[in-house]
Amino acid sequence: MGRFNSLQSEISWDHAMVERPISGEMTWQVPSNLALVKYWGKVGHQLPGNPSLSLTLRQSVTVLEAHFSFDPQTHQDLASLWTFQFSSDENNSMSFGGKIFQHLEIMSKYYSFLRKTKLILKSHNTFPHSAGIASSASASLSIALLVEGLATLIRGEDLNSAMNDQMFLRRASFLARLGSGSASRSVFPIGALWGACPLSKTSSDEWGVGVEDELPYLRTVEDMILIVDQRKKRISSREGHELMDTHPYRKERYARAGERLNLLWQAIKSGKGTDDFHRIGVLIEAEALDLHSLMMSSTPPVVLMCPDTLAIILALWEWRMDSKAPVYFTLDAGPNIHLLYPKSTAAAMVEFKKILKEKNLLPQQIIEDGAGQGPQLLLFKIKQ
Ligand code: 2P0
Repeated sequence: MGRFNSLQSEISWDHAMVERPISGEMTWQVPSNLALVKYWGKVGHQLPGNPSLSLTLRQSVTVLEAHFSFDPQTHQDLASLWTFQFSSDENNSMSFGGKIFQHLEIMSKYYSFLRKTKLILKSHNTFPHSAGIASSASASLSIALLVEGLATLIRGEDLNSAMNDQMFLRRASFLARLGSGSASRSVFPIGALWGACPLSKTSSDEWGVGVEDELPYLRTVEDMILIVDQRKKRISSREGHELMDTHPYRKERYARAGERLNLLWQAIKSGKGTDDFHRIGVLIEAEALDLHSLMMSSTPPVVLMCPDTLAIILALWEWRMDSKAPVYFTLDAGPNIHLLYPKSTAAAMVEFKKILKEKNLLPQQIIEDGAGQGPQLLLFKIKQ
């Protein structure tokens, strides 16, 4: 790839599995994440065109409940082995289930025990699906954590202690990436870096790495998500990424994303007080507008904002000029707005919501989110 050497050899797939049946239940709560430097455009299979940096969210989560039964003697075909239900919703279960089964099949190349494991999966999100909050990030990672958790059990290891092991997290991030690139970043508390770059020795195009120790200032970041449009996105992320394959600014974008990552990293690293957020916020806004400009200059062009998105951005800029409040926006690949600010500025947000109300721009749904602690294993039982 020429950008920076990936450390591919540092992941190990241990295939020495216990050959006895195991069944039980596992429930994972897995957060979505918000890209501050965006991953937009791929190289090869699910490898990023540029490194990205994200904030791990606290409130926007997927909960996956799984009943599993591994039987080394089974000869059932995959269609009868795996079932998936999403939010008691038939339509979404069908379309979403297809992606989940595809992801499981890809993972079975690394863990063949999956082909002998019955899975009854139920999943729901605490936020609107397909509305530009990375729902695929939390969903894909929930499945990857389930699989890595099962591999741990089938190897005969203790799941609770394995979960704190760096190799467990790295493998989960790698497996999650195979389903959805951004999912590789949701593994870690507070924030993550995905993509090989000189900022971190363990960074790789193949898995994410946690950045909490290097960038502790991220802990203070809050994210007020304004859901201005709940409808399904106009194009899928996959199609959006594909538009970068032939984009006239592809090369320039990857170079600029790398430069911005360096600047943002330094700004966050040196951040201490509330005022430091201004230097960070300017870079984050520029990055969001780059993402949307890239979409607008694609062939065919795609506009992901809706009129209220732009009206809220303009209202924010006007208010910020007067108030000097350290509140900045970012956008994912959709119309919804993420307002980022340090915790100490929470009171100012009441004032901004009042302004939005006066301008008739207050959205129906607001999610008060912010830096979160990463995935949690909510339930784990083995049937004896
Ligand atoms: C990101 N997004 O960095 C960028 C910015 C949305 C906006 O990556 O095709 O669902 O599954 O690897 O991860 C959303 O795309 O794409 C995304 P796939 P993904 O978060």
